[in-house]
Amino acid sequence: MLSYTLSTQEAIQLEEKYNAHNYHPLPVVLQRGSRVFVWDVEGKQYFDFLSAYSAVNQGHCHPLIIQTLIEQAQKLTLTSRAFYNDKLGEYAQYITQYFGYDRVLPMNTGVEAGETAVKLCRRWGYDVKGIPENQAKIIFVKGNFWGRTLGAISSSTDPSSRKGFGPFMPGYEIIPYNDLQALEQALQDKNVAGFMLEPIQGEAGVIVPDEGYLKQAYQLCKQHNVLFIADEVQTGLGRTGKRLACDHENVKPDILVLGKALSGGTMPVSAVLASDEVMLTIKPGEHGSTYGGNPLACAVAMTALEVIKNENLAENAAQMGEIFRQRMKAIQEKTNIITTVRGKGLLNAVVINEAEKKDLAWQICLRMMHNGVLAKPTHGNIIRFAPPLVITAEEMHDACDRIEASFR
Ligand code: IF1
Repeated sequence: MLSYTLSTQEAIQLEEKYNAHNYHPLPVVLQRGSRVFVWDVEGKQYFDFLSAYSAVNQGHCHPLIIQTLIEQAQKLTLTSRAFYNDKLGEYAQYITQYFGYDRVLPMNTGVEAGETAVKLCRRWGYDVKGIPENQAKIIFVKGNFWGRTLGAISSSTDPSSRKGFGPFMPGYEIIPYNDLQALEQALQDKNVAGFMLEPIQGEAGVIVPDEGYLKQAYQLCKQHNVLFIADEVQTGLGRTGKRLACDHENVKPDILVLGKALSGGTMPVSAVLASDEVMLTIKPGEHGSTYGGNPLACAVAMTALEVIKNENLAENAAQMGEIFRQRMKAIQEKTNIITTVRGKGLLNAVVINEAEKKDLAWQICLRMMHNGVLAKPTHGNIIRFAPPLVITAEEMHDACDRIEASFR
């Protein structure tokens, strides 16, 4: 550990020299975070409008979550599932009752939870639906993003996720998002076991489907005895103004995938929730992970979920999101560089018109950084704005003033 604080340039140079170049970060070096703010090594304060890709919905270093982390870390952090621990049962009861499911399978990263959902869906397809061995199909949608494993990128339609990593997983069907006819067509195949999608597509640029799409897609799946799998890793846990994005249409997924803010941004905690019929198709020794269900993760996740409920974060996200979209639409009327403002709750995106200037979105993000707001483009010209759900109206207006100044 270095005994002195690195400067921005020194920290960037070290990472450039010794770390893989698998990201292109904004040139800011963060050192501290609290609620909606982060500070760089030079002590400059920023609004965090990315929230670590929606992993810090509860705000940076939420005191109650950190307190749980510290207390549990001084008692017991990991036993593996070779033995029981005193937190997993309590957590499993808590989270299954919180979301209304029979059972949970605890994992770590979002993509591991996605892989678990795919394995559960296939297993249910064989053992319950009676699909012939190794013939199970799972339907995904264009523009999906659920992680970086080979199983995940096999369903991707984004060349930057797939190029140079083949060959890919068989048994995947890709259809357009927000297209019920395409889904009905794909469901004619009797070997389809599941349909997996994000209720709002995050990485694709906060793509919100038509009102009723989730409900009708769910009903089509039920008609064809196919599992409806919701990837709420990014949209869940209050982010879109409801407990889950599926709650906007009162859809209860057959398999629910959670991650990111499930730990309040402290450590990787993910979860798959399902009924007994689905979950109990996997028998002892057939799936797992070293850290899955560790006592530290269980303790932290219970507090993280408690905070979302007790601080009414979903409701706040709904109200603050209205302010944000109104402020962005007011900017849109004054300039011609914003083509679209879209989103739900505090998962929003502003589409930049790059006709005049190719990297305008990136330039705007650099300008916003200068003005004390951190956000990053996704897919070139779409800037995603996702502050922690604890943001107040006063803070939202302050941040929007800075964003407006940057656009000007
Ligand atoms: C990166 C953004 C991307 C996700 C959804 C599962 C996962 C993610 C809906 C996997 C992860 C992260 C990964 C990170 C960038 C970020 C992201 F949309 F959130 F911005 F890429 F789409 N389902 N999203 O969004 O969870 O395994 O990462 O814990 O890979 O660049 P993970």
